[in-house]
Amino acid sequence: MTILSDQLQLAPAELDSYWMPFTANRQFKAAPRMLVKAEGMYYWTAHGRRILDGFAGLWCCNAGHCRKPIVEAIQKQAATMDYAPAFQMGHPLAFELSNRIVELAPGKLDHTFFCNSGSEAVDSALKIALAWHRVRGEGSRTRLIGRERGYHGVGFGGISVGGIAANRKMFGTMLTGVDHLAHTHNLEKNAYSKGQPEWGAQLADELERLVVLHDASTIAAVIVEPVAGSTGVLIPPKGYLQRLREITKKHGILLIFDEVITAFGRLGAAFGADVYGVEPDMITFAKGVTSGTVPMGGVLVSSDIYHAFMSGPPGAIELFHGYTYSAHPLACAAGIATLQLYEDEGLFARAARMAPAFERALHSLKGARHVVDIRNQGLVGGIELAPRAGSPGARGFEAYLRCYEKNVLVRSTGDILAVAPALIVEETQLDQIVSTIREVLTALE
Ligand code: PXG
Repeated sequence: MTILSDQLQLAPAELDSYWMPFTANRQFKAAPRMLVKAEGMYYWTAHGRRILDGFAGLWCCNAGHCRKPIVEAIQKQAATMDYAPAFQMGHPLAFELSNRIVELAPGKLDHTFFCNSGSEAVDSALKIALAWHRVRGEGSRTRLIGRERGYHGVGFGGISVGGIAANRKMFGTMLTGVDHLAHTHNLEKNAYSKGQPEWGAQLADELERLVVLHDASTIAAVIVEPVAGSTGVLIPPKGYLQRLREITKKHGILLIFDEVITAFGRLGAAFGADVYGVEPDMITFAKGVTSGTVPMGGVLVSSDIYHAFMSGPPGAIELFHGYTYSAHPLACAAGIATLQLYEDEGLFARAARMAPAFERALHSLKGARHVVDIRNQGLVGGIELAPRAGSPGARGFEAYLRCYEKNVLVRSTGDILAVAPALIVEETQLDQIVSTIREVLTALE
C-alpha cells in the first residue's frame, strides 16, 4: 500500500496539541490508531493496513465511504457557493433537502429545522418543545423527561435528559426540572432476544407515575432513542414505544424520538418510527443524513408544532433559535446526494434484506467465550461480555483494540461490543466481522 506520504506519520510531539474528544488521550498518543483513507466498506491506516469498517465510522457512514455521487456533489457545491447566510437569507438546496427528508418522514412530520450535529438537534428539539407549549399558552410545561442509559449528545440539554453518569457528573446542575424513566435493559428476562424483546412494555407505565408526581401540566416532553445506541444497543421491548405514545398523548406531552443513529436505514427503514409503527411529535436526526460526509443535523416536527409558531405578525421572527451553519450549502448538497444514493441503490430495503443474515451471524457468537447477551435489529447489533472482576469496561475495550489489530473496526461501550456496518455490507464481510470477534474473544482474558 503506498497511500502514505511522510507527512501522515506524525512525531509524538505533533500529537500533543489536539485534545481528542471522548478519547483516552495519553493512551492514544502513546500508540495512535491513525486512519488516512476510506472507500466503500474499508478504512486504511497510516501504516497501509486495510480495516473492514464494522461501525460505519461512528454509526454515520450508512452509504459506505467516499461514495462518488456524494463526493462529487460536495466538490461541486464547494466550488459553486461555499456559504450563504442562514438567517433572513436562503439558498435552494436547503429547501430541496428539507422537502426530500419530509417525503421520507412518517405521518405528520412535515417540517425540518436544520443544525449541524446530533447534540444541536437534541437541544433544538427540547427548545422547540418548551417554546411550543409557551406559544400555545401552556408555559407551565417546562419539565423534560429522558431515560436512564439515554445518549442525547453533549450539549447541556442533551446531558440533562441523557442517562449516562459519566457524561453528567462533572458538569454541575445542568438543566433543572428534568426527570428520567428507567432504562429497558434486562439480561435476566431478555438475553439473546432477536429483534424486539418480549418483556418490558410495562416499563413505559413509569411515565404515569412521573405524571402523578409532577402533574402533566408541568411536563413538556419525553425524549427517548427508539434503540438506545451508545449505551450498548438496547432494543425497545414489544409494545413499549406504543405505550409511551399513548401516555404522552393522553397527557398532552410531546414525544421526541432521538433518531440520530436509527434514522436513514440503520433499522431497515427510513426511520425507527416506521419500523416500530409509532409516530412521535418530533424526530431528531444527524449522522446518516449526509452519510457522515459533512456535519449536519436537524429536527423533524409535525405541522401542528410548526403552525403554532406561525401565528404572530408576519414580519416577526417566529423562533429565536438557529446556527450560523444551519443548512450549510455543503451539508445540503451532501444530504441531497446521499438521499438520492439511498434511493437509487434501495439501501434501506437492502438493510432490511440483510438483517436476517446479520442476525444469524451475530447470534452465532452465542456460546463464545465471555458472551452473556446478543441483541440486534436491522443492521445494528450489540454483543455483551461479562465484565472482568474489578475492572468494568476493560474487557470490552481490549476486545475492540484486538479486533482493530485484526483489521476489523467495531466499537466498545463498557463491556458491550456494538456492530453497525454501512448498509452496503456484504455477507462475507459480516462473516469476517463475526469470525474476528470470535477469535478475539477466545484468546482474551
Ligand atoms: N443523539 C443520539 C441518539 C446519538 O447517538 C447524539 C445525539 C449526538 O450527536 P453528535 O453529532 O452531537 O455527536 C448521538 C451521537 C458511540 C457514539 O460510539 C455515539 C454517538 C456519537 C459518537 C459515538 O456510541 N452518538
